[in-house]
Amino acid sequence: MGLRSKRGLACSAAAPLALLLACGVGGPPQPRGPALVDPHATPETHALFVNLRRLAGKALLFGHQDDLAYGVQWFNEPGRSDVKETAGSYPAVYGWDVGGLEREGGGGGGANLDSVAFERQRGWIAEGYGRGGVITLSWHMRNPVTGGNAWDTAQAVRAILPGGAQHERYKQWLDRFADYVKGLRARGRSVAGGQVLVPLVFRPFHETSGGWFWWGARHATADEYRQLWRFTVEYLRDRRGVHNLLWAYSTDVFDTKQAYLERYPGDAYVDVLGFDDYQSVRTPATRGLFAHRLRDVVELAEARGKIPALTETGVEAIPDSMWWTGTLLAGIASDSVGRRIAWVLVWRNASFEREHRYHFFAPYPGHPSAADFVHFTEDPLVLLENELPDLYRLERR
Ligand code: BMA
Repeated sequence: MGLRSKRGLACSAAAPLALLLACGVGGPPQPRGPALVDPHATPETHALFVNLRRLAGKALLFGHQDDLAYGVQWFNEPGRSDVKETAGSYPAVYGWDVGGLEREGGGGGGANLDSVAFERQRGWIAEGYGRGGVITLSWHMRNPVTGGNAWDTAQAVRAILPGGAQHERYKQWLDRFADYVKGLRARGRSVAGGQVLVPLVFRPFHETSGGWFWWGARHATADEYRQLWRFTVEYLRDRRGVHNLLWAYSTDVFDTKQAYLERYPGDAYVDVLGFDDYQSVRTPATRGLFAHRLRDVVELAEARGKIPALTETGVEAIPDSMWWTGTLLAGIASDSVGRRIAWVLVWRNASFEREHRYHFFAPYPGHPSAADFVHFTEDPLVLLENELPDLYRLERR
């Protein structure tokens, strides 16, 4: 799958990826080690940060939400993956959501908002990490004031900040999250024998420029949002000793760098700069806008020594059979700066069979876009899991 085309001379842009991690050629100037949000991050978490920065521009990792848990017309069948069954490999990035973990007992016998049992999710996270994949977590957190879901936009951010009426409840939710992520362990890839904490790209309070979540633009001021973000980092890192997180900030679509940064919590609190785009990525007609957004995020991230990513995207049911190469890849590759995003993740493949409704963003065997998806994954820039270098070990440079 494109491997041959990726082979080449040492330290040329065509060098094998493992070598490129050591060479630092072919991409933007690599800023010298800006610190992670967490100076005590585990060695694997630190390695993931450095390696994703080095790879950006040389490789684009492909990701899929809930890939191992279910797909179109199947649910909870070990080993299955619509991406693998279509293109021959599991995705390079696995997205999972912890919405529901905040409920009492959520992390125990409970399931997330999309019926993924946390006990199973824990196993799938270990499995994906064990094969070398990248794990990212979002959190469709319930409204802590009303108890409604994430889309219940009753004002809540101020209430959970220190001094707010629901602050203790919020800390309890963070405690549940801390217990869960500190329990995500797997056999180390580089360390013989022992178990290590699985590094996680944590992307809370996402699409903050939009108005549909209670933490979104119209429901909390930029300052409240930043305070919430910083409190969350400091509580988990400094008080709960969680050291396996990279912190990902993400907006929805945006038009200017200034708009992107409006709610940005600050360089000391963010490792990954991302955005979710379900709009300008839909058709080639808006390619210029899509490429411009990618370029802005890459420039903002590179200037800060951070990782740029397209943290969510896709077109439901993929009605255009050439969308993968004709729109998504063409848009990414059209700009020499924008193409330096580290990964792209498409949303989940759900089936609501009773309603005869399918809500999917990756293809499955037999889907009209399957052949084009295979072409997309064969592009020298695009990596699935079977082509990943070891992201959890630092190459000496
Ligand atoms: C949305 C939809 C919902 C889902 C939510 C959280 O985009 O996919 O069905 O519950 O994400 O995963």
